[in-house]
Amino acid sequence: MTTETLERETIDGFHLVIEALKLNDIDTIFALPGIPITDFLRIAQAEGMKVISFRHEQHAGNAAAAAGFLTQKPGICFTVSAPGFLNGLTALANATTNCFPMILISGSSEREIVDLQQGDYEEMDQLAIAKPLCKAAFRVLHAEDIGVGIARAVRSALSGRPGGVYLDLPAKLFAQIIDRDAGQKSLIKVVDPAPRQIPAPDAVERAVALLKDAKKPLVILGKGAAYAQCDAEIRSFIEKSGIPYLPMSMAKGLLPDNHSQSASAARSYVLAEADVVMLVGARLNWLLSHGKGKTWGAASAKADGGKQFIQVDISPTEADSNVAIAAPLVGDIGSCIAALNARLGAGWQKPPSDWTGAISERKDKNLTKMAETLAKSPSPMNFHSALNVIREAVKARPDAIVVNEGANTLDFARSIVDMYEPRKRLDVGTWGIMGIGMGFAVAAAVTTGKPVIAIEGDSAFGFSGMEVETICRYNLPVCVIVFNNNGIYKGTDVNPRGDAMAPTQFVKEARYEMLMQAFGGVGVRADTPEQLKAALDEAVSTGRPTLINAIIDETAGTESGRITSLNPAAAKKK
Ligand code: ADP
Ligand code: TZD
Ligand code: MG
Repeated sequence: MTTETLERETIDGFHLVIEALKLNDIDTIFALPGIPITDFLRIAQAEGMKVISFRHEQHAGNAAAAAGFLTQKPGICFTVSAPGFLNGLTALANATTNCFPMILISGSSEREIVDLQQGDYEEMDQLAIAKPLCKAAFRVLHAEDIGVGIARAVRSALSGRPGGVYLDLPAKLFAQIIDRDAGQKSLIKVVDPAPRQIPAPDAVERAVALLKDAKKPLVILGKGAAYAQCDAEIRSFIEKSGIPYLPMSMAKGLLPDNHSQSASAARSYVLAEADVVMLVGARLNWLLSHGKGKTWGAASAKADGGKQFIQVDISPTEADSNVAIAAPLVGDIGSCIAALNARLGAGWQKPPSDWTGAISERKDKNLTKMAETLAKSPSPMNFHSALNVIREAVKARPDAIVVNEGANTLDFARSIVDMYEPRKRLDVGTWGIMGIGMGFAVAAAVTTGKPVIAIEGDSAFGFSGMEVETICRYNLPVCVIVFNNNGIYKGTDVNPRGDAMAPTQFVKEARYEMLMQAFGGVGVRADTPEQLKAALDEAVSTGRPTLINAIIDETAGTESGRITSLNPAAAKKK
């Protein structure tokens, strides 16, 4: 047999993996090359896939996770073995925690050597380590099984509650050669990877009955509702029912934040006062004070607030995780909300006007107060005056995607920067994790082509800052705004011994803008709102990679932003 016929009649593991991914409509890979995946990435690119190469695997992994959230297709991250795999693992675990679909595919060393612990190059039992940190984990040993392996990974990532999947591909697999016909026949196109799950009619009735009797109903929309991409159905439910709603941070924009039924500006009032609360793709975890305590109108920190909850979620085990759920509505959000909409006939009574009126009153008061604060222009800038500029920029470009991390920089941006369209806000998510910034920004730019505005605390930015080179290399329309307050929370901490900087302090007068300039991007220092506005407008209109070093009053922040009370030391001081 000549080499040519051999090539025509056979196929190797590299090509089978690529074909299996393509067959499942996956066109982008976020990666960091090295043994044994370098050639894989070259071939994938030659075969027409978009390969985005990063400087650290955690950011490639975060990019895959964000792409999964934005597109409802599993984001794919490729890494090398042991250390590369471990670097990607944080992103995989975070994706799973956030219910984002992604697949981390890592090359691994020889099974025989790993299993006998004989010390191979980058030896590690990656499958065993990944298992407890993700939704599912698989290994493929034979080229014939690549199709099944990719299919299982895709289906596991997308079906039910979405999450992270690990796929272990030993180096030897890539080079295996099998008959081309048999290989192609072994590939699987996953049919209906996220099947609709229709809620049971009696569960729908139970929920409707509660809503009907409610005097002070409230809907809370979470990032599951944003992920579900049933925006029109959700908007119609909110508007037809007339129920006030609160968006969790990544559900902002599902309905525009200036919607008359948004209760965001009266958040503490509605949480304490509501009688029936319907959760849509939002868990009652720490972000919602576990559904009890003073936030929910209870007399003490751990007491039950006496609310009746309806929970719309695809996971049948989510209900009762923190407090009793009176009406669990298990199914996909699109189907559940459609079922509810079908029950809101012409006779539907909107919530009592003393409830909606009381909310409006508080909203108006708080919004007026906020407008007064935003109108001030102190020198140096504070979080408010800088964020006011971004607030206006996003209003003018509602299609732009906002990425946001930090402590004060996160908390203030979340409440000040209104969002107008669904899935335009990506942030630290369920864990409140730092380091998602540049990975999420790259994914947002690559998957949507829209301008990206990354609002970053100076500490938060440091976790992924080297990826500005990636942003420049691919010439992505990303504008990074570093809120430079010389440190974590503040720049004013004092080391009582005076022999070194305090643990939360950074180098003062740091020139973050030069990092972007180093790779050919635009770097600007902004000391005033006018300078910030000029640089941001320019970045958004040109689409050039830009970093704005926004100088923020180093005394303006508070310890841990809004979650000071979670610090054990702070609790002791009281
Ligand atoms: P947030 O942090 O915004 O409150 P969470 O991450 O806590 O949101 O909750 C998201 C919830 O959405 C999870 O419980 C998940 O099971 C659920 N979910 C995700 N996708 C869907 C879907 N398509 N249909 C129904 N529920 C979903
Ligand atoms: N490490 C990781 C991976 N995630 C974290 N959340 C933290 C550490 C702890 N942490 C926070 O929760 S916020 C934060 C850290 C280090 C940085 C806050 O500083 P910043 O923001 O400069 O980003 P502000 O505006 O100065 O508050
Ligand atoms: Mg800071």
